[in-house]
Amino acid sequence: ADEKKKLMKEKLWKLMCTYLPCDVLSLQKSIVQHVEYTLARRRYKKDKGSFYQATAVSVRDRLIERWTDTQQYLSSKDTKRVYYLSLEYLLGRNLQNAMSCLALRNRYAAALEELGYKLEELTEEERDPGLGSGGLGRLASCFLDSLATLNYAAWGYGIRYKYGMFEQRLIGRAQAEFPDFWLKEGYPWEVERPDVQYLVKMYGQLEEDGKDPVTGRPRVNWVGGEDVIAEGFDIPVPGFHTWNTNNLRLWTSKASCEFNLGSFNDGQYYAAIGEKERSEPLTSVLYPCDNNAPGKELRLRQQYFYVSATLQDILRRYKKRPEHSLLDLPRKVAIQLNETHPAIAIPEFMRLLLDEECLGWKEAWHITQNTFAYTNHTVMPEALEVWPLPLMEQLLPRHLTIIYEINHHFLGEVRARWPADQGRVARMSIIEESEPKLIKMAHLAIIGCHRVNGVAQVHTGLLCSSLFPDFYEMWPQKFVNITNGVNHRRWMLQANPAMSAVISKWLGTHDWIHDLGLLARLKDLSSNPELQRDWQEAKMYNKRKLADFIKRECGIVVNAAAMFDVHVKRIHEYKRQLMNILGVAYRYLRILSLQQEGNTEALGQMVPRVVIFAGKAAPNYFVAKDVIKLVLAVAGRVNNDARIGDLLKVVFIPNYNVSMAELIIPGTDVSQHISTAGFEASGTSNMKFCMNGSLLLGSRDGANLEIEQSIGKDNMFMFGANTKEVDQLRRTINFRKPQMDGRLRWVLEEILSGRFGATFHDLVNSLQPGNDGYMVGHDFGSYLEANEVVDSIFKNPPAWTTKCIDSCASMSRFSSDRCIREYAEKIWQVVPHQFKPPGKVANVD
Ligand code: GL4
Repeated sequence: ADEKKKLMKEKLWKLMCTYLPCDVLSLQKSIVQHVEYTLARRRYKKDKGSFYQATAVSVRDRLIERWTDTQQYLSSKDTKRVYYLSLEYLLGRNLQNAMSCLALRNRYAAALEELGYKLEELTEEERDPGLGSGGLGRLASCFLDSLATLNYAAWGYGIRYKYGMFEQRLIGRAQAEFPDFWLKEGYPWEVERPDVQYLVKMYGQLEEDGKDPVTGRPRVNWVGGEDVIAEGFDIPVPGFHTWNTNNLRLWTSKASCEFNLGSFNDGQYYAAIGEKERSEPLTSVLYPCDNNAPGKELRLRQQYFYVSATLQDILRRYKKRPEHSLLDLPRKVAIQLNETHPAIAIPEFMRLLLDEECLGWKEAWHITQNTFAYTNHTVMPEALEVWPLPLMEQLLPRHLTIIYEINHHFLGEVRARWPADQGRVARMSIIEESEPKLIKMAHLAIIGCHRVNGVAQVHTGLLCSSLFPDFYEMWPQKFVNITNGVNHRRWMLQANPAMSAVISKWLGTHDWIHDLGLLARLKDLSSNPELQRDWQEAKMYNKRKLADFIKRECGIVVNAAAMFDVHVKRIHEYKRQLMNILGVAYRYLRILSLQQEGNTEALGQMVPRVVIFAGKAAPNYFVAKDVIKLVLAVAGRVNNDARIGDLLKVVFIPNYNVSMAELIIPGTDVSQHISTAGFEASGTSNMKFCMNGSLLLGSRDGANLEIEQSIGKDNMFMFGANTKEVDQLRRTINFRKPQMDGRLRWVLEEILSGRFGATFHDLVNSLQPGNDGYMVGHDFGSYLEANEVVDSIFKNPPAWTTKCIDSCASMSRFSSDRCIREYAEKIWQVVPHQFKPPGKVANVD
């Protein structure tokens, strides 16, 4: 019997350790099998949608092999792991990325071609999972990609929202929101883990329960309340040309009635089913606010639900090894908080260590502080999360007592160091003594973490000098800067194959894909007319693609020879889309007045422009929605005015998302990053545009400043007040009422006169001296002048192209690879661990 068992085991092992074949015929078989058996489409109509799904599952099969190998290897090595906690991920489409990571893109393309499908077309079938609202979520996804590529043992944790970021449509020249049910056709990249479930408790009361016999601390029991189940869904995260494959685990909420069978026996059948109704909506919807805290109870419940499941999962994994002692946890676990959204993790981790693991306060606090780190991504006051204390007390009574205790110990330290400085104590407290009292999550995060980082130099400077100066004074070594970066493999190689081919041709190698520093060699060649011709051809190809898309999506015909001037990002007052559209209106009025004057010379000098906007406004952010209305109104007037012709076109592309960005960015000549200085923490699309050979028109804000340092002043169109000046101007806004720029006054008068349809009183009023907190009026003149410089250089294609190539060639610093290495070194203290695959892996792409 033993022999039989052994043979069975060997057989099983052999079968399980056989890797799937990757030759063209095998790929075809696997795709067709998935169409027939996974999707159950045998003998039914087979279409693009099912071939996309089947191809995705076929790729996923191959990812899963690597993923299990990697996870097993990392466990056997007992490596330190990084856990990235983010409430948002903007993954973008997976198919192309996964195929190029596996180096199987060409083979899949060939396999599909013979079956009558074009890979490019199937790619279009994939729907973006909109599990994030803007730059912060996209950054998290770039980080996951780089972590895997650089062979760091890292997992992402997040929420599997049922409805992602809303779908934006333009109805009656205004934004309308529709639910984004991204899972409608299923999501082939995920693996449900019914075996990975945790109970998460909310509400209830505290009961005193004597003293802990070991620690002597008063013991409290958290009783009653509601339980919700968190169930994990895993998405493999492949590294580029490495076997290592990491994991993104997303939680979904389920009713806990399966756990509460008792209530059925009590005749509570309907009550138990009712609980199901209550639990499931928990992870239904993503709050679509960027740089703004929704302050809703449901949001706090989502945050806690997700954090609790995540920490239970991390602890379970850590404790699986009997030799692991909790005191050593920071040597094996690093947890990064992406903004304060998951900051409730600090008291939750304390609770788990104190109440479930029975550690003493000192040990628990030491472990917590050394495990967690916090990234701040915004200085916007409305985005700094605070929770009313009564809400916290009701939802998480145990956590509130822990927060009190953290605050008590912390303020003790402050008092010891600055005796009799009551003002400082009040400023630094986690609790704001307002009515109602508020819990400041940023303070909790700073106190509970060993590192706090900003995301660009100027932003980190502001954290230390303006936002958290008391904390900086107390713990200067806690604060570090790590300037953001983006995944150049997605944003150059995948999004812009035409330009990538030119780069590889002129460098004579593809190695830049691994080491972006190699791009610098292009600088010596940037004025070479042949390289310039290749470069311009690639740009023109991308612009034509974008023009086709604009025609399809918006019904507007644009001339690909015109300058494509692009402003795409969330709509926010501080991002100043308003300044852009006012500049456009000015250009329009000026063209008409030159025509009236008969000034043909000046008209002949004008550069035809297509001004392209895209971005979503939060559904309840009415000023931002008004800005969209104004853009559409100006577009309606300009595009339908026969006198203007090709000199000016205005386009608003609806429903901006990651895959659309991949199309727009490569087709851009000049892109706008014109936030009021001091408000955009970093910006990341500025980096993507620059990597794609577009020039930046930018304000002195965020990462614009560092990009300028890297690419050189001459390659960037900078304008407007800097952070210091803005700070001064805002301080004096109520009594210093400067004269308005004449050109701005003209535009506003025309708007008020109804020239563009509606009169937009509120927007116009927001720009009057004294109201203009985002300094549109102050910067308008220098903005128009910078635009003139843009025009004058665009008229000289060799000069323009040299700048584009030089800028692109200087962007290596802005790869998320560099950024992740800095996190690894400055914060997480981790090193790469690469799994060496069995046998030789053919690099077939
Ligand atoms: C943001 C910042 O607004 C943005 O400047 C930054 O690039 C991004 C990633 O660090 O984080 N903060 C919030 S909140 N949303 C963002 O996009």
